[in-house]
Amino acid sequence: MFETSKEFEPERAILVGAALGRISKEDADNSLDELARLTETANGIEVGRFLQARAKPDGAFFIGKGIVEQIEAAIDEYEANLVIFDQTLSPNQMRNLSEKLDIKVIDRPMLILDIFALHARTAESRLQVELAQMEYLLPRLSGLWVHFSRQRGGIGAKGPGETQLEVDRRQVGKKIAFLKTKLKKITKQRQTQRKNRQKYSKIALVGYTNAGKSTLFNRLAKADVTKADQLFTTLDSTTRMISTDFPQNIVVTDTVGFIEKLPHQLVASFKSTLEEVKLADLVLLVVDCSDPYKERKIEVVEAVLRDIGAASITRLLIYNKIDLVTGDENSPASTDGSNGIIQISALKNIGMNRLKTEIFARFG
Ligand SMILES: Nc1nc2c(ncn2[C@@H]2O[C@H](COP(=O)(O)OP(=O)(O)OP(=O)(O)O)[C@@H](O)[C@H]2O)c(=O)[nH]1
Ligand SMILES: [Mg+2]
Repeated sequence: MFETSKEFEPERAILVGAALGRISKEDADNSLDELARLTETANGIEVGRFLQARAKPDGAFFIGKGIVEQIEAAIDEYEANLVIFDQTLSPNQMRNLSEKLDIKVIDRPMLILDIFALHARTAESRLQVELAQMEYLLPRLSGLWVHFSRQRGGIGAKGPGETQLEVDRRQVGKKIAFLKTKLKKITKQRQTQRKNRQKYSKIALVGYTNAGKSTLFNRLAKADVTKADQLFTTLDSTTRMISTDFPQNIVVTDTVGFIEKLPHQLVASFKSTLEEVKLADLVLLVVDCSDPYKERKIEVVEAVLRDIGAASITRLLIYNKIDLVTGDENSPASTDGSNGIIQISALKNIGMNRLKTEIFARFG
């Protein structure tokens, strides 16, 4: 049902960002770096980038006419086949832009949805992604499926096939209802599994995408879930018993990562997956401490936790990838967790005993 991007040559993308309101140019540029990583994960490459200093979020094109014209010229110059906006575009803006530029135009939420479609492995995550895509597309149907003379398919067009998306709103509406029913069934099964786990204490790993959650999960549970240096490797939650010298009643759950501007349709349809987090007794908030923007990313994770109703759960802040941080912080003395932060390297197996002791103390 889902195409894999690997069958395509990497698509050539022009990235467009905007420094809106109080967002500095530097922050907007950093956000574009992340958009470039997302683009790579979706099997595309950045061939050019534009940053608008003051955009009009409610304007016809979101960005100024002058920049639109520059992009138009750049499309030919860089042989681009799509334009990706870092901000969420309104259905009208998306239509105006694709008509004016005569090329596929997508935005960050759509790109994220695409990556999710690419990485969805189980029936549940496929349904969840498809539902989110349908709900995202519903108000945009009229503009999205204009036929470009330049190119079709690829990034932004995975999941439900193009022809399927040309059907009218009513059919999409029906499909949404159908997907919801199917998901409900799976959610029921999940609830049964959860009931069986009631006697266990539960830990959930949460964090920004690529923070190292799955690597830590594998260490804690002696498991072997996929980990990779790309975004959104994990979409399904996996639960395992914590290994070794722990009392045998603690289970740990690895789950989907968070990101800035996570499409709310995704959060909504991944509710049952994220429910695992809500039901946890302890949340391990995993942070890539080598990331210069870690503070901002922690805020994003906190916001999603609030969003899913998990803000009140006891939390341990874990600074992972300490092996990448040079200087004093890397010395064993600073892994004593006195500042409330536990520093570890899941990859290099540093600080794991300390972490386990801290976990144990919470359940002892
Ligand atoms: N240097 C270093 N790399 C690490 C460490 N922990 C994880 N990584 C690397 O970081 C990348 C992401 O790790 P994952 O465990 O897949 O991260 P994740 O948080 O599960 O990511 P998603 O599931 O994609 O959201 C991989 O390339 C890991 O090898 C660490 O302690 N040190
Ligand atoms: Mg993972």
